[in-house]
Amino acid sequence: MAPRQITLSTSWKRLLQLELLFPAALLTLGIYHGLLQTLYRAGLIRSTSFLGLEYYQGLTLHGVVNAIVFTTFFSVAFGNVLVLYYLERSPNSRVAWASLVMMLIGTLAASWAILSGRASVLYTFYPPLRAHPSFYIGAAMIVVGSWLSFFNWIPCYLNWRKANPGKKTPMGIVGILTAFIVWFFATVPLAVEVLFMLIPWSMGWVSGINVTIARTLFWFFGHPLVYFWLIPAYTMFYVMLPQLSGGKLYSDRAGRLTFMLFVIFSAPVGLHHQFSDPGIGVGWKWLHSLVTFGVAIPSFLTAFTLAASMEHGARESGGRGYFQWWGKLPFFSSDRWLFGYFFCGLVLFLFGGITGIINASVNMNTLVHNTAWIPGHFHTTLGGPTYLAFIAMTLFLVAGIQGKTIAFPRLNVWVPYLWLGGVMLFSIGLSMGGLRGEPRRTNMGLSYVDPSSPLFQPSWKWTTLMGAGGGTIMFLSMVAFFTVLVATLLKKSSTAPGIALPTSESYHDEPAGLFDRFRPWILIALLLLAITYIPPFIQIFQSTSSVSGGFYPSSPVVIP
Ligand code: HAS
Repeated sequence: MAPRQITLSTSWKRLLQLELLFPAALLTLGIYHGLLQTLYRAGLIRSTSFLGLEYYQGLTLHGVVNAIVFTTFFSVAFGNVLVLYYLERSPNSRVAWASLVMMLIGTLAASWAILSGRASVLYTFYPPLRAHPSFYIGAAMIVVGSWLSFFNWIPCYLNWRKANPGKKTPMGIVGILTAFIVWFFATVPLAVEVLFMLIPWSMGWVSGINVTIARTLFWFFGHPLVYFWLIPAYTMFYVMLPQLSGGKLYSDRAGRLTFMLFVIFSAPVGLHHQFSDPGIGVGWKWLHSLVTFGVAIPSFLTAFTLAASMEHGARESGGRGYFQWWGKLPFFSSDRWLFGYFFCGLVLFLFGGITGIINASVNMNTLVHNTAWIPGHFHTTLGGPTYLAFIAMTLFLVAGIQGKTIAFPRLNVWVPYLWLGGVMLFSIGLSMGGLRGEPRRTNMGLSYVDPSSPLFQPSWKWTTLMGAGGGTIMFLSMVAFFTVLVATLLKKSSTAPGIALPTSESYHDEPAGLFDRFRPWILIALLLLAITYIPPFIQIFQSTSSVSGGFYPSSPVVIP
């Protein structure tokens, strides 16, 4: 049965297409610099950018565009779509436009700082690397802009609840509100760091900055950030994947429990990025490691629920046997092409999850921290379910809004599989290199992989070449994707414009009860945050007082 279709006002059509296509256009720059990083690190090219950017500028552009700008714009757009579609209510469009304008201005401010060489601080931008004030102000505007959209949805949600007493909140709404509750938990400490530390420091109003406090505030933000990236993808997987598989969501309650567990476990884990930081007691690091294993639980739950849902769909389509049912899934269906993107993202996340568990183990983390292993991890997590789901939904929504069918449908179904192959090769290469001590984020260039260099590390030669090979395949996959996207945009409209989201029913449609109310879970989250963060912050204030001036990894150095 074809999913229900909604039509949009002209204003919403314009807004959503800007929210989806502006970051997608920026993505081409971010992806290009990703390719160049891998070729440069393997010593295959000498320059790192046709824009004349040097290594750290290109790496900052790659991380900021791909990890922060694209994901935040997309999630705001996706949230607007879900509220319009499932709550059948329109958020205030003036607030929505104000949110977009603020995020656009913020992005342009940060981009100017990066492209002019005044913000080569990488996407994690923590000190003692220092940027021009415009970079931090830009980041703050992107965050505040996203808050505006989140707050804009809440009246629609409350109004819907009031009008539908006793009805379960649609899963898509539970998912996106979870994502933005986690985002709000994450961005409050970031706002404290940016507004009260980084901006005064970069303006020269204060001579130095306490690096440990700033880094701890950043990672208080930095790990829930990854669930802000993951949860919109999980929302698509719970709402759409079972229906695309030809079946039903195995358990409605498992989905709601997953989202509520993310509310409580996403944020109190940030010290797992700081296991080797001074000034923080090992007991608090161990506690954050423990809670990190807690945040893996909703993903284990998801792995089971989605595999069971796919099996149900395959058997509904005639699948039999212990394993033969896999053959009944729509891997290469050009009608249900979202399935391929979602499935490949999940396969990548199998590896991303395993490496994440290794990262979270304090002793194993000492082996992999700040090595190439870490980008190996996050290209199978951020570059896995998140990236594939977000680009697929961008194409799906823009085509629907414009009333167009997908161009080159046969090419489109191969995009995720090409990406899957490229990321696996890239990730295995970098992970193996990391285990051999290959560093991340260093301007390796020709030094480590060139036999004539005194720094030559023969064991990194083939691991960086694997990274370059995988990066090249990833790049080709994106050339194919953008070919499909642009060709689709250039096509004539041939269907009724609007949005029709594939929506799954539930096989076990259990009563939602506690799993349909955010308040108790938010209270537990706040309690957990107090326990896991107040004592370490007191410890840091007591044990670290030195401040640092600014450092600039770029050459030539452009003093902000
Ligand atoms: Fe992570 C560092 C631990 C998840 C992204 N992570 C990073 C960084 C990024 C990142 C960007 O504990 C680098 C930050 C920087 O620049 O320094 N991560 C974890 C853990 C999880 C995890 C425990 N990470 C993510 C997600 C990300 C992401 C999600 C982005 C979207 N990560 C760490 C740690 C560090 C770290 C430390 C710091 C390392 C250091 O020292 O710097 C967990 O959430 C993972 C749980 C996931 C699973 C997998 C479940 C599997 C599923 C798929 C099933 C497949 C199916 C279909 C059903 C347990 C759901 C196919 C089925 C078949 C059978 C074929």
